[in-house]
Amino acid sequence: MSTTRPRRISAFFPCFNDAGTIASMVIEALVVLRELADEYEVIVIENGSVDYAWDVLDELERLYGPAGVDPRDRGRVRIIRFAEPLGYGGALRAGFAACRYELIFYTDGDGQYDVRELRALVEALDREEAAGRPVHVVMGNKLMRRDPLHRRFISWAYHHLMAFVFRLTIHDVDCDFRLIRRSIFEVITLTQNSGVIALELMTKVQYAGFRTVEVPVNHYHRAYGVSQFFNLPNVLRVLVGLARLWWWLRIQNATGTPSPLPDPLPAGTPRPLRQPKR
Ligand SMILES: Nc1nc2c(ncn2[C@@H]2O[C@H](COP(=O)(O)OP(=O)(O)O)[C@@H](O)[C@H]2O)c(=O)[nH]1
Ligand SMILES: [Mg+2]
Repeated sequence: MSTTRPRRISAFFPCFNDAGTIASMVIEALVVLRELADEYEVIVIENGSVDYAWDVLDELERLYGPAGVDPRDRGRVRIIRFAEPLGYGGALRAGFAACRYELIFYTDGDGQYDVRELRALVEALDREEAAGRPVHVVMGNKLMRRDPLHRRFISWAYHHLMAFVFRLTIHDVDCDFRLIRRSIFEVITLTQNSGVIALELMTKVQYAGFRTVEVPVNHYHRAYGVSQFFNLPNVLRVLVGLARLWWWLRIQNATGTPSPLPDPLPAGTPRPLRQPKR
């Protein structure tokens, strides 16, 4: 259970129209992982971007892919592209399935969190485990959400409603900045393809009895692109996803063991694909 060295970390980022931020995130991740881990990899899960993300990802592959020109990090970056739209949840599930090492770190590819704060998550893990308290998930907890006011209000209401409905004890349901032990996925199956996946993950982690710790992290305004949160199909998908999750976890299956929802993603079998429209 201990995380003493050697330590192996897989980091991944979903990338959906994140051309303006993804390259610096990958490079920052490599820099911080060189210091924190003995073995590491950085994975980008791309599907359906219509900005210039493909060009940026091609370049990252050229620098750090299997034949990369950087000798220190050659082969440490994997770009996984999917032809079909996965949704945010599908992209996270593909990321979890692709990670090879015992510790998995993920955050969003839009740069609203600072990858370098992974240091604080690893420190918390080490501190707890040195004191004999095993940890399965280290969760970020936004110090202050840097989004427009209406979004902050919705986020606040969403958190409190979900915490009540699902009896959650954590303080920030939707902080996508987390360090997770891969072993939890031997117990937990994730099924959601929308943003509901963060709630699904944290609910199942809690119900399965895994130990979590929270670490305050910064949140920043978007420097590039626009949030996908407020488009109607997305909101509808989230509402349907929430209803299904509530039904399975609270009504059918109060213990929170893997739910019988269908799992349409073949784990870890990404398909290479067509170029998106430019
Ligand atoms: N694959 C996929 N990824 C998405 C989708 N929407 C958002 N993302 C990814 O999720 C991250 C966060 O999305 P965002 O729209 O900023 O959500 P917000 O931070 O809650 O406003 C982005 O960096 C995208 O990479 C989607 O429909 N499909
Ligand atoms: Mg965002």
